[in-house]
Amino acid sequence: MHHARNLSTADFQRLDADHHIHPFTDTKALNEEKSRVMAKADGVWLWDTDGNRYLDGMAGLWCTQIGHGRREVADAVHRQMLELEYYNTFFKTTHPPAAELSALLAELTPEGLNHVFFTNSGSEANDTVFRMVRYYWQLLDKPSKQIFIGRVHGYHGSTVAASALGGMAGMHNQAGMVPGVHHITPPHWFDFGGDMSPDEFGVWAAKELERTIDELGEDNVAAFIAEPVMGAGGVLIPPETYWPEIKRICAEREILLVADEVICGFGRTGKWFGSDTYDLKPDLMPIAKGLSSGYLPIGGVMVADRVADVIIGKGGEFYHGYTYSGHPAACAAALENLRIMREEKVVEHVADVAAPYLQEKWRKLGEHPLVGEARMIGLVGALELVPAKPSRAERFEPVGEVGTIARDFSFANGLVMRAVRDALIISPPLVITPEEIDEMARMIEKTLDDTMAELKKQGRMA
Ligand code: PXG
Repeated sequence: MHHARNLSTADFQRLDADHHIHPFTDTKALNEEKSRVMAKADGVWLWDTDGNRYLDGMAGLWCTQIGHGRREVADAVHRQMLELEYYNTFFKTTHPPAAELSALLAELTPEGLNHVFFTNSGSEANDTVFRMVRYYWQLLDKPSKQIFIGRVHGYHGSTVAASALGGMAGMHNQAGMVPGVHHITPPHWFDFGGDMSPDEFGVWAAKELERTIDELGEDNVAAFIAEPVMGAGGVLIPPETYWPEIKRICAEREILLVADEVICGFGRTGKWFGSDTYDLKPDLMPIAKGLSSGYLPIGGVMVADRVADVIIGKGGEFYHGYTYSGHPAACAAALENLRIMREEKVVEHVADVAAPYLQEKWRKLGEHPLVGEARMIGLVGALELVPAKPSRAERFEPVGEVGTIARDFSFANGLVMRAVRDALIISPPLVITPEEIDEMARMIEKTLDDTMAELKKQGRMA
């Protein structure tokens, strides 16, 4: 393994423990355990500094659609850096990669979305949503429309506004809550469905939006923000009845629909966008992650014509933007990533090959005694771990501990999975092959067996 200063794994761990505060991490606990030092990646595979190999079942962090290590992207970025490494897009200026990427995004995203505002991340995209939605209603002389409705377990990022839009109580408690955001029940039948059938529950959960708008007053509600399929909240896939009912409510009420496509976008659900999968016609559509497959940071907000007509049509300056909005090198990475996705038919590969193949494996894994529900759409799925299936009511206590045990076994078995509460999550690179899926499924089965053996040893399972 090549390193500039020829340091050992232990050296990196020491430097890191002494100086690095990690995101979403108990750094004290981590420093007692030591960091894994990831050093190299290719395709769906990762290697740490000790040479251990892992299958990247999370595509980095839900983002590496085309897989790791594609030289074409590195070359495109290199070329752009030599040509124009940086210039801004403020003050009546653009540059070739920003202009080209804007037009390409208008082409690839669902009909009616023809403008983009560039950001560097999904969090910034959702902060942009926050600003743009309120500005839009001001332009329409309806400044009282300020309230956002999001969902419990929703995740929209970690900046102040984005964390408020999301429904993670732990984040709200630490940050303090931004006023003007409400959260409704997520369409997660397994935990919230009670005695209803999934389809009944889907309608009930959607109707909570209607009830909440009416309670708060339509004149005060600005927008509903939702991920087509909820990712970080645990891969919560809505019942079939959910989105049609939400669409009806949004059509009958004067509020904007924001589809957060940061995870679903760029092929994850088997079509280019989650909004294609569920036939949503969002007014605003935040994107990031898969836009560049994570090769460089870039995000954005796609803006529907009816919103753009107001914001652009009325004139006046929108006081918002980032130094690196439309960064040339990041745009070049995105352009090359999207070229690869189109030319190599990556989304078709998901829909026709990889997703059906993995879904068959998922159905089998769902028969494991530890798995209460195996859900999946496209190439994103979850295995809900329970002590006594088929009961949905009985869960492990305290929530999250068993998920972490299983996640650690998964790493030990050579597979990166993520645990959300007591669900194991998978979201592999979209280019994963059937052979790699076979290997992944074997590692998951072993992880479930190891976890169950450990739980029996601990007396937490009969
Ligand atoms: N929206 C959605 C739907 C996301 O999943 C963001 C916005 C924010 O994007 P940035 O680029 O600012 O991180 C995300 C990010 C996890 C995890 O643990 C998930 C995300 C980020 C970090 C961790 O699952 N999603």
